[in-house]
Amino acid sequence: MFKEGTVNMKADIKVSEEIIRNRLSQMIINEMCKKKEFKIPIHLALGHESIAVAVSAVMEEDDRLVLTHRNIHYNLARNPCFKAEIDEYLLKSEGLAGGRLGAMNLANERRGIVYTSSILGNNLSVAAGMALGKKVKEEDGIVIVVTGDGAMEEGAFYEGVTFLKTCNLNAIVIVENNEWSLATRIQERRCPIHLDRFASSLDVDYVLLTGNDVYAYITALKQARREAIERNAPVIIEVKLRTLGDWRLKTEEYPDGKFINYHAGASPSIEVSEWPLIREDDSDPVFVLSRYFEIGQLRNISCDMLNRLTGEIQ
Ligand SMILES: Cc1ncc(C[n+]2csc(CCOP(=O)(O)OP(=O)(O)O)c2C)c(N)n1
Ligand SMILES: [Mg+2]
Repeated sequence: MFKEGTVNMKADIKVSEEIIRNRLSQMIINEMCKKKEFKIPIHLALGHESIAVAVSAVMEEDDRLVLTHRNIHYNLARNPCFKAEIDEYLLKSEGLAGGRLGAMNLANERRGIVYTSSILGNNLSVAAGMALGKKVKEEDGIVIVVTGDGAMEEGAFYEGVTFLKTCNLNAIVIVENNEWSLATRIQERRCPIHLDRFASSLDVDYVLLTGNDVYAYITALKQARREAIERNAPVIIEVKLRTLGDWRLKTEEYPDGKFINYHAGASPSIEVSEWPLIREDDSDPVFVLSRYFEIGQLRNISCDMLNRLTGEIQ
């Protein structure tokens, strides 16, 4: 249950509003997925909102963000126009990228998202090249690249980080570790990879983020960004999180329901509502906001936001 009375008044309410906007936007899109309104697969990132909102909050004008197939949370955080995102998923010419990129490759250059790839690991190579280009051209800013615990199994991940370190390039490499790659858990598919030890073997800084506290994530990212630029070196940030939206499939073999991890498409277990809480624990970034603001205030923000978002796409 929520604990009232632990409210931190120094926190910027706009950051909490962004978490709620990100969550509600995804919930609305999930309802559209249920109705099969999109022809393309969409990978929701419910439970991933804190890292995306934090990255967007620390990005400076010249920073460049490079994304992967699960990118909706970053695209929503960087793009204030919900309708343009929906139109892109509907492949309309009014969409964010003229209906040409869809979901898995959605970039938004005007807002710093310069490249997004559905080919796992590929964005590491591109990000390394961009970081080198920035150095050669003596440009300001940093390259931030996001990948998953599955994509980091690709060779390009190791080559990319090694290249960044070897060439003294500043970059932030974020690994969103939800422990799943499609329908397999880490323990089922491979030996453990200790990212902290990999980082230290290259003398690269490593930061572990857990708990989905967006305000703590902003502080950690600001520091990582500063250190990467000062040292001309990459920093690896591993974010432990849970992709919300899993459900249970009842069959004769599994009368109590077989656990289905959310990967893409509609999540039947999630429903849009004025208060978009999914879980009452730290795996839910919306739950964590209650450490900073009264629930009543957050509920009011959410109610207004849902009206605003549904109005925008009417
Ligand atoms: C090179 C390559 N191999 C396989 C795939 C198929 N594929 C798409 S998503 C995915 C799982 C990715 O897992 P992870 O990187 O952990 O991201 P998550 O979906 O868990 O956020 C796989 C194997 C692909 N897109 N690209
Ligand atoms: Mg994963």
